[in-house]
Amino acid sequence: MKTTEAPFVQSYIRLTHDAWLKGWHERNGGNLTYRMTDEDVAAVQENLKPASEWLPIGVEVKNLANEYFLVSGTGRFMRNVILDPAANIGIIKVDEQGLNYQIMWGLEGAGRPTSELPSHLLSHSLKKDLTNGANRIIYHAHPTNIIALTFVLPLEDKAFTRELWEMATEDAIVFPEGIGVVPWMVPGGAEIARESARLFKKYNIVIWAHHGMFVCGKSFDEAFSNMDTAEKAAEICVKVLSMGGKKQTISAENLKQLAKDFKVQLNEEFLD
Ligand code: 2HA
Ligand code: ZN
Repeated sequence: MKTTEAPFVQSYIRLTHDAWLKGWHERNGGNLTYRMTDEDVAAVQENLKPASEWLPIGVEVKNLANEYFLVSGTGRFMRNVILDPAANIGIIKVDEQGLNYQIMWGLEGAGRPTSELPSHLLSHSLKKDLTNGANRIIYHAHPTNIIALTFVLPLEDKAFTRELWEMATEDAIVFPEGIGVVPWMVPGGAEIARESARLFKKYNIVIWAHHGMFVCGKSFDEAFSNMDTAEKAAEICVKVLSMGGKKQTISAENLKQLAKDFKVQLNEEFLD
């Protein structure tokens, strides 16, 4: 099978195109990585060949040894993935030690994986353990309204979670565990990788102040929807603040009633 025709590559392309249309990926902003299943690897095996040296990941991810990932390219534009997948995305393999990777397909034209590879692989490592292997996606984007709110709301998990839970009735059901906030940091390094992974122990959605959002998902749909739902809540919040602020809202009591009827466990820390 041609790599670009494999269902997981088609799902990857659909997410990047939808997200571009959403306005989340100006220029080379954002990155997306997918941990392939054994079936995915088998489907494209004939096209996988070492196409680079072994290169350092920058963090250690032992439990990802020998795994394959479909990743976006550094400096490449999400907008262009649909036009030329082999130039803008690629498949990498992690080595035996979980310290290095090798390009196995794509990233044509001397491409390299996303600059956020350390954050992605450290988060994949953690979420793989926490979900017994169910989590497959780590996704970073630059959604406008979430970024805008990081200039106005306190940079605290509780402030963001509570504000965004209140912006649409079903949001608390989508992210009942809440949302984490990383203070401003230099992107691309081990420090932001560790801080994001620390928050991913509790949450599936993490905000990078004045930069964007970092989410995970068991499927492309789930990862896209985590980004979409949080960003839509942020858009409502920006509109409400622009109209002079809340005159009424969904109360803590209402949120508790909602959680009871929908049988979800809301993070109690954010309910007082
Ligand atoms: O890939 O968004 O954070 C470009 C970025 C880095
Ligand atoms: Zn970014």
